Amino acid sequence: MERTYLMIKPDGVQRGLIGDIISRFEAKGFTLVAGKFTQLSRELAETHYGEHKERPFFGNLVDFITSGPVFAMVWEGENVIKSSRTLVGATNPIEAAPGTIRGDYGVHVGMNLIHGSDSSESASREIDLFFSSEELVTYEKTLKQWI
Ligand code: DAT
Ligand code: MG
Repeated sequence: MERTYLMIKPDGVQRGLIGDIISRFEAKGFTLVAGKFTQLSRELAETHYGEHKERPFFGNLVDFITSGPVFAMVWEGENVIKSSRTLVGATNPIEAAPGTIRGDYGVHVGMNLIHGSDSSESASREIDLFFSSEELVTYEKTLKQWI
């Protein structure tokens, strides 16, 4: 079954949206595999966002993502990588559709509430970066056949 890495950013934590955001993925039918409340070091943030290191916003991005605690998660389900990107919405919250997390809560391209892996390669890289294999909990939901 496919897995993805999702991370509620410091703005989502400060604004009290952890519960709402988790509810959306639960209601969609995805399964929580791992979760961790933590604050990123600059080193970890720079590795996580390594693909953007030449971009002009890289410094601000690392400042922001390390500015407070985040809620890091692994979720599992059919097509969860693509589907969770749809639930998250476009990178710039001004362009994100209503009903998406960024469309409902965000106004600023930097403070866009949540990170979601964009491909199976980045999902496995990011899951490995944030979680050990012992932290990933495998279990079956009895509701599975109805989703
Ligand atoms: P996404 O988070 O939708 O995958 P991304 O990988 O292109 O977007 O960029 C990572 C983060 O960097 C994004 O969530 C917010 C920030 N960012 C992207 N483009 C930006 C820009 N033009 N100005 C400021 N921050 C930006
Ligand atoms: Mg990205």
